[in-house]
Amino acid sequence: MTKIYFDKTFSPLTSEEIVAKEKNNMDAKRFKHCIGVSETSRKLAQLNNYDPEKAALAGFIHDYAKQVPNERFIEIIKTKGFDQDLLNYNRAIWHGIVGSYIIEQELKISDPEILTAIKRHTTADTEMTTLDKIVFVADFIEPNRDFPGVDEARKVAFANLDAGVGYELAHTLSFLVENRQKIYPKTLAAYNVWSIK
Ligand code: DGI
Ligand code: FE
Ligand code: FE
Repeated sequence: MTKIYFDKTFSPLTSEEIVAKEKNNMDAKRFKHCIGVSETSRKLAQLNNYDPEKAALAGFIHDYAKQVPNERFIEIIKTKGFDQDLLNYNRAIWHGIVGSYIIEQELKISDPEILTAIKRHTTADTEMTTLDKIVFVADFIEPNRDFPGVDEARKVAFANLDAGVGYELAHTLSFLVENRQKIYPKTLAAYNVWSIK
């Protein structure tokens, strides 16, 4: 029997079908991360008066497209009406923004709140719904995450979800600058909204 991680699928597919597709689309380590994000999303939802099962599903599928080949992302960006500036970035940015398109196609989920949370889960945005914040933060603090600052991030996020978003964006910006990585404009704009003290 397949283990079930959420009660509702927001899709004509069953939970078993979604879990099977997810498992098929990634390696075991990534799958474990997705279970962690699902469980942490459920907890954050309970703390923030949001539907826990909807959050658990969004968290579970957030990295569905993480291991999709570059060629497929590029093809979709070129042919499906995406902003062509995305081609100047890489799969770190694509797996959420283009991933939500792939999720809609393959998991048959069209709920706009879920799709938007997937789109924003890497970069965040100046405007964030409660579900956007839940998935963004859960991705950063789920139990399998281990980096300097993760305990502080957990403490901050469980006390106040908005503060959790701010903490994570400051950390991500520092990481990107430290590594001389290109900053996606939305990440920077989101930092200016959520991380300024
Ligand atoms: O998919 P995960 O690894 O679970 O987590 P994620 O979706 O938050 O992706 C994290 C990666 O995304 C990390 O390597 C940093 C990268 N990233 C986030 N914002 C930006 C970025 N990379 C670039 N180049 N520019 C950004 O603005
Ligand atoms: Fe991701
Ligand atoms: Fe993730």
